[in-house]
Amino acid sequence: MTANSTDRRFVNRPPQRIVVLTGAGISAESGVRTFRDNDGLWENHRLEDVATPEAFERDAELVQRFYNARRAQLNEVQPNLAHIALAEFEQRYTGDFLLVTQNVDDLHERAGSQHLLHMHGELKRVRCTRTEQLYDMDTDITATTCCACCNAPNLRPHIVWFGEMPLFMDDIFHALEQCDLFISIGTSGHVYPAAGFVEVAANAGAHTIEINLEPSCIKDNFAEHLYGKAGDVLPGYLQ
Ligand code: BV8
Repeated sequence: MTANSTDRRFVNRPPQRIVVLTGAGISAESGVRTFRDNDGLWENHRLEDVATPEAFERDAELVQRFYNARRAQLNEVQPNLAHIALAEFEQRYTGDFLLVTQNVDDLHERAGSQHLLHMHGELKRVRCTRTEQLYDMDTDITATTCCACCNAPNLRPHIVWFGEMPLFMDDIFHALEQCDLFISIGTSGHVYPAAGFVEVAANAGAHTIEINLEPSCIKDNFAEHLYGKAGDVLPGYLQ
């Protein structure tokens, strides 16, 4: 089972260790808005001004409303052919496989992906700001929603905001330094450290491919490119 990469080294021996990075573009065909759609605005707020600890400090109700709306939208969307192709490939593939997503939706899980790390957190989980205890959440958080650990309104979205350290970074860098194929799908390459992953993988000797609707701002860091809608091109690439 191999990804149909053009790299010569895979002609006789398929890739043994694959790391996949996904961004908002892989969920676009499910109807989940990407960050750079609509000029990256939500209710006329720049995302970088809402998805920050400072915004939460300044106006927790606005930030909770932003995430409540996106959490509620998850009940109206389904995994698309790209999510499904990735999950089915993972199940057939006999090598090491890690899917790292920048996305906070639950579409990869719902498609069946298992070796999955949400480096920017998850919409369907919230966190106590005092104890760091995580809780599953599929409804709204309001100013009176209390955590069970303190019985107080200490809950925040379990989301990595701008200026906060992404999750699972040690595991991710270890996998990048070991992989022989790095596949980036549906990301504009604007946000770090995720946008730097391709260079870590390439420096470790991996073949790298960008699969995206259009060239990203880090396209030159990839050895191979495949452009089109993920739902159209990924099933053929991963067959
Ligand atoms: C950190 C959760 C340090 C929130 C998100 C200056 C230079 C370099 C870096 C910085 C800088 N200033 C600040 C920074 C750091 C900052 C950063 O990178 N800022 C950017 C804006 C410059 N990064 C951080 O703050 C990170 N933390 O650096 O911490 C640190 C060190 C020590 C101690 C403490 C801290 C944290 C970043 C995480 C922010 N949170 N998400 C939420 O979801 O609400 S990031 C957010 O952007 C989403 O996760 C999103 O996934 C991510 C990246 O966007 P994309 O996924 O790429 O989405 P986008 O819309 O941009 O692109 C979609 C692409 O899909 C497009 O290319 C489009 O063509 C394509 N597409 C569309 N449709 C399809 C498609 N492709 C295929 N098929 C389709 N159908």
